Amino acid sequence: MISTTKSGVRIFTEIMVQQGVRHVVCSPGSRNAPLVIAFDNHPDIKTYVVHDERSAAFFALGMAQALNEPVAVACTSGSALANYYPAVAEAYYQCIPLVVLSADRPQHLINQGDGQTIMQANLFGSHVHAYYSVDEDPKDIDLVKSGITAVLEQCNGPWKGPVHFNFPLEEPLYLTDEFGFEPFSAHKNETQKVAIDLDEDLISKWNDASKKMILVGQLPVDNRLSTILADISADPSVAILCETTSNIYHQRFNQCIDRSLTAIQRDKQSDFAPDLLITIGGAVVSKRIKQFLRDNKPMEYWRIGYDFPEMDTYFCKTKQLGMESETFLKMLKENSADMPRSNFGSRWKQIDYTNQEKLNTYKKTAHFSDFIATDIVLDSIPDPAYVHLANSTPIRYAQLFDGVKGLNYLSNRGTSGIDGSSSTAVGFSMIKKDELNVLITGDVSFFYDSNALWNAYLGSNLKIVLINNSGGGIFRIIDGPAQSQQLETYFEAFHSHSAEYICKAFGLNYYSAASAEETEQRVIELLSDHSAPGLLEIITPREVNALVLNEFFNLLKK
Ligand SMILES: Cc1ncc(C[n+]2csc(CCOP(=O)(O)OP(=O)(O)O)c2C)c(N)n1
Repeated sequence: MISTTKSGVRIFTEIMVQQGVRHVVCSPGSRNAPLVIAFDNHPDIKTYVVHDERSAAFFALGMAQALNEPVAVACTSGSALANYYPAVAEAYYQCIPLVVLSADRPQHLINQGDGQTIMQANLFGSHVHAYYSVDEDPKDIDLVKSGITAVLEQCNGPWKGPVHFNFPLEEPLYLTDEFGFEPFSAHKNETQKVAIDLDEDLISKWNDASKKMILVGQLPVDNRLSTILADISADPSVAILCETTSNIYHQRFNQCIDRSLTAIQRDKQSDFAPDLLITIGGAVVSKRIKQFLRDNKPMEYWRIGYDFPEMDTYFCKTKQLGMESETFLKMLKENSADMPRSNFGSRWKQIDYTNQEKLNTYKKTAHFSDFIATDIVLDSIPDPAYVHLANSTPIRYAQLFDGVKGLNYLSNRGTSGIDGSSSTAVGFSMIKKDELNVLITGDVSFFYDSNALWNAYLGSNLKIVLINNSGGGIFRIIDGPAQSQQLETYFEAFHSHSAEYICKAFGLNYYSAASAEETEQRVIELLSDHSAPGLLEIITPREVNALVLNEFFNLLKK
């Protein structure tokens, strides 16, 4: 096989393949030529080319989500690597296995006036699970092999996340030769997951608690988990609270936390406060539930999972159980007593039913706005499909409407940045190329990450719904900026740009709408257009949006 003459790069490539990394997103440069040459020639590696490193890293993150396996990104030296930072942070907090590969100048050329040179060693600090510098021609090959293997295992272990390999490389960079690869000795370690039994103390606490709450954060679709939770929720003393991005469904689950919490009067809060709280899954979108549980701390709070063992979101954790959610919930179910202790779960569900009715009534009269546009769009997406919710109001509005089984909702809630939602959706949709992928985004997020469209991987299965409210509409909703003199200039940052010519530049079919009727019609046209990727720009009245939302919240409070 032809490959680079840099033996360190060749050894790395083989171990990477052995460890199950088969996809590498490369960004053009010269210093990373040995990496690109090794990957391009390797029969088990598929490479992709994305110029903008910030976009490339989010693109790879979306691919890793879709493939449910680690994906690598490889860039040249200097600021190229710094552009990976937002996606690395997102991967860290969302527990996504991203393998960052950077070419570097050799040590003696760092800080000596050479171009494209910054201090790359350990650039991502504690936002990566491990850092390793790979020698271009290592002397102690066994040591290097085990070092690389150990780092890759950290990327894809029980607690997944990004890792960084830096490659200081001397010129010449483009030399190749024919190499016969020896059968490789390092073997892929299967993840060691320790099955722990629930001790008697936990079981009796569970069975004795009369107000039990299971709060489910962000999860990929997992029907088995959904079924176990449904079984557990047959006990009326258990409330299961989840969000759109939890991707679990049952009529007994309370899916719209913010909607429910808005309807709970202050003096009734204690009726809805759990005495035992269990959390599973990743990030929780609702700020209200965080406040509610911090104000009404349960006696017991068990956090399930391997990730972030120090995390105590509700400031009352009594137990961290390092195990799979499914294993834990199964044991809980098997050990649950038959006698229901209260109707706590039904009480939560009752508010949900009442609110659903209020929502249906309100929708008929509400002014056209972000609220109505989001509802129409979400309602029009046929299942199955992947729905990518950009940060800011798209992810928040989506929490107010009941999710649809068959749709898989995703969002970059690791850091909640507005800088990579589109690139993530594009990377994801390239892998899931036979399925519909709909990105719902605000205008600021869209223009910010418009380089997401600057690559050769946009498919006709990618549909973007851009809700253009001429700026950061969220700042008209949240207390603080909404009342500030600086709102329009500094927070909302009003603008009047349109995406039409961006679509022309990158080959997307463009649609626009500015009323409920137009939105209903155009969204169908967008979703049924199989000829090319497409974008629907919905223009909403920026000064009305917040009023419509507040009116809805006021109705819930009545
Ligand atoms: C990288 C990054 N920069 C800044 C922010 C702060 N921020 C949060 S929402 C927002 C405005 C987003 O506007 P848009 O995408 O149009 O959505 P809308 O609020 O209108 O729904 C900003 C600037 C952020 N979350 N991430």
